[in-house]
Amino acid sequence: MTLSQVAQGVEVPSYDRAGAPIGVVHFGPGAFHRAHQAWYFDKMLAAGAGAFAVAAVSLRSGGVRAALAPQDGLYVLATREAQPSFRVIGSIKAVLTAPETPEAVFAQLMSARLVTATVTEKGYCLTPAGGLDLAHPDIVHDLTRPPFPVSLVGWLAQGLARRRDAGLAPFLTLSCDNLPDNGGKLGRAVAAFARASGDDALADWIAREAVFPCSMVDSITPATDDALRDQVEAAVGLFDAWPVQREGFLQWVVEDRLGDLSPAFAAAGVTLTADVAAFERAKLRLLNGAHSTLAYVGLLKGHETVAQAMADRELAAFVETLMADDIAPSLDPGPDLDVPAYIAAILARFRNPAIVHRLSQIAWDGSQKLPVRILQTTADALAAGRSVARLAVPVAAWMRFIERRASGGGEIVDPLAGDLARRRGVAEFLALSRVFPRDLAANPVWRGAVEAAYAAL
Ligand code: CS2
Repeated sequence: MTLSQVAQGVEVPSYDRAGAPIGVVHFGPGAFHRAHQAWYFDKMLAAGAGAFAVAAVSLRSGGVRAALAPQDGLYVLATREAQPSFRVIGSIKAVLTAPETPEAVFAQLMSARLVTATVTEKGYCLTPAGGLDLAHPDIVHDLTRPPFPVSLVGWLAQGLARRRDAGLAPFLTLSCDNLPDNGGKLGRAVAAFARASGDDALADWIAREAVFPCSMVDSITPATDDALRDQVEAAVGLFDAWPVQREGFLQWVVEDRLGDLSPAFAAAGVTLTADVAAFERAKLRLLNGAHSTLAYVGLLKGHETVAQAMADRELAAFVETLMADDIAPSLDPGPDLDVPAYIAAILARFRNPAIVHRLSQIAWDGSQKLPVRILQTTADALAAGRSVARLAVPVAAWMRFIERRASGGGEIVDPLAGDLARRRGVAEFLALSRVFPRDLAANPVWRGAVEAAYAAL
């Protein structure tokens, strides 16, 4: 991509890209990272002092490198609002595929100030209780001390081990996935990995010295399709092999443990706070919980996109009631969050007519998403004696969705796909201990609610 050939009106990096030092290693440079954190790093670089460019590392597939390396890491971000806008993002300066050049990844980890990650819920290899799953095939593999790891946790543990052996301080690690207490979980998982590998001293050093702040990320990012490629080419005047798109809204709330990186983050509009938990919980339970509900119920009703599902008045009204009456009471928002206004803003974002956000994209990985989006809210509601009738609907709809896919021979995108495809009926699904905590699965009130919702769908 030649920046001088970009059409007028398209924003391009205004800073000295060649001179920008790489200081961030990012694992998982999918569309979400490139539409969200990479935009913030681009802003930081434009704001000046104390900012770093990114080395983006794909853990498995070479697709991102194949698309972006010939473009020198540059790509277009399309912002989807009534007035669309296009911006060339310059913050990614190196694109690596870990299995192809593992030593180059280690070299970046040796000099990194910050490591960030978007590897989705399943990329953390956690048990339903939130600890490292030592039986996970990727963790089992990485504990055999292979030449290079395959899991995020394995990469972080080996990278930190090399830093310790070289007498360096740990890098800072910032999780950017939709999990409650994402930094806490990742930090404990990496230390647990080190202990399981037999290196207690490393585990203690990580627990003592390494910092894993929590963060809440938010921006609706539909997957890239050919329509986007064509629109970008028409608007920008250049072909981009892998542009990305998102809504205009974006938010990054980070636990304020960034040390001397804080000013650059603040300058780019990141919210730094002592306690991310209230933000995380509200976003995961309200936005992502509503998203998953729209996805499973919406797909059963024949809708394809979030905006279509929101145009279904019955479904939109159901989701609104679910958010206000069933999810909101489980939040502890504090003075910084006006919950009714937050719900209204989320529903307006879902209605954005400029976005084509496929329900099938949201429906992926339900076994990983439902526990943090719906089941924890459900457990709180049961404990407080509130009704769980509506909260059972997305769970029952997920079961129906899986059954329908399995019997129609459609693909199920989920780490538990093989197992899920064989399940039929509520009882068989509820027996999935990797999804449903035992006490919840055994709760007669909730079982009854799921049975009733399943029968009604
Ligand atoms: C969505 C999220 O795909 C999904 O499961 O719920 O990606 C959602 O769009 C983002 O979390 C919004 O910040």
